[in-house]
Amino acid sequence: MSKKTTVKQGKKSSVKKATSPAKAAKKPVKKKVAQKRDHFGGLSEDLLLRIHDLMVKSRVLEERLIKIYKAGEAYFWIGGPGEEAMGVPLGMLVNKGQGLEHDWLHLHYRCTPTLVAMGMPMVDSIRLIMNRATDTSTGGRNFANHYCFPKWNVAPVTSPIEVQYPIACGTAHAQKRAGHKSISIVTGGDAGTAEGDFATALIWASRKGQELPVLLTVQNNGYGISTPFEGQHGESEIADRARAFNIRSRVINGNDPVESYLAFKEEMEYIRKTGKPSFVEVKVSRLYGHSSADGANRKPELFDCVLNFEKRLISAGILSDKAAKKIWETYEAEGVAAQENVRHEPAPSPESVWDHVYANNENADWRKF
Ligand SMILES: Cc1ncc(C[n+]2csc(CCOP(=O)(O)OP(=O)(O)O)c2C)c(N)n1
Repeated sequence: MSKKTTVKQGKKSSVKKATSPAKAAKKPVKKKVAQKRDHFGGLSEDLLLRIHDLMVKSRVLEERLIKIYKAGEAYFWIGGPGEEAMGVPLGMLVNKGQGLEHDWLHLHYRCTPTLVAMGMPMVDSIRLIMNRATDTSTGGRNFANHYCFPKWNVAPVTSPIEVQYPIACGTAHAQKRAGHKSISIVTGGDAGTAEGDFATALIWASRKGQELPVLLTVQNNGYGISTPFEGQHGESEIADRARAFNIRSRVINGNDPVESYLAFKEEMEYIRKTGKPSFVEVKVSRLYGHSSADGANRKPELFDCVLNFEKRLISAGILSDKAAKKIWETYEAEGVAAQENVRHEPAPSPESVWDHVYANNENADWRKF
């Protein structure tokens, strides 16, 4: 029931007298209550449309990965549908490139939206989940969404959770020492913050006089596999932990791409300017559950950031229904075509198991010992 129609019980004054038909006829038509205009935080229409386009691309890709898994063409799925509203803005704001003068990224396995926003083609993700030798991240030898892109300083996504946090402090330290304005960015899950690695990162990031240019983010989706957030945390917000280390901290609604874009922009500017860390706890939806291990089924009760943002853009007249439909269809066709091509690509050869184990493959093959 809306506020307007709520009748307060027991209040005589709320009982209105009947109006005579003559009076009612004269009564001016009640002006429609002006709808609150959505200003999208002052972001330009062009930028909003780019964010929407990338969010759709990432969602279509993730849903394709799930279909690939369910069709028996992959062994496992884990990924980031439900994190598009934070992941896409983050990727768009990265100073992308190789070397210490560019940002470093230490991402976790729900990072597809960030990489899509950085320019990763769909086929890269499909090659990885289908374990093809053509997969540039791992040569077809790792899980879905365990990316690695040296050309963009994207460190390998690790299966052990949260180890990426202290590693991010390492690249931030190197960036600071080299005197660049680049930063290190780390993402990870809420349950993983129970790991000692997370606490280690807070310590290394915040030592007085030696603070590090690192953006520490935690994507709080309320679960660690099947363990709910409640009951696991003494603190009210994970951000409170960073506050204890005097790290500038905030909590944002990661289901809103505008809020996420503005917050990340502000925090990244702060880190580049001061060389000090910032912590952002991002509230997100785990839209398809944890992974294929718990079914990878859509959770209809959860907030869908892509559909919601699309609806906002359409009601503001920034996007038409027709244009939106076309975007979904175009990316769907791209995903289907990529999967079809990847089907014909080879699996890794047995010998390649030794590649990249040690530098120059030295002493890599135990059979030669
Ligand atoms: C060190 C370590 N412990 C346990 C696991 C098993 N594991 C994989 S994902 C996961 C849950 C992580 O939850 P959270 O950090 O909240 O991230 P989410 O998956 O919800 O994004 C666990 C316990 C692991 N991969 N690594």
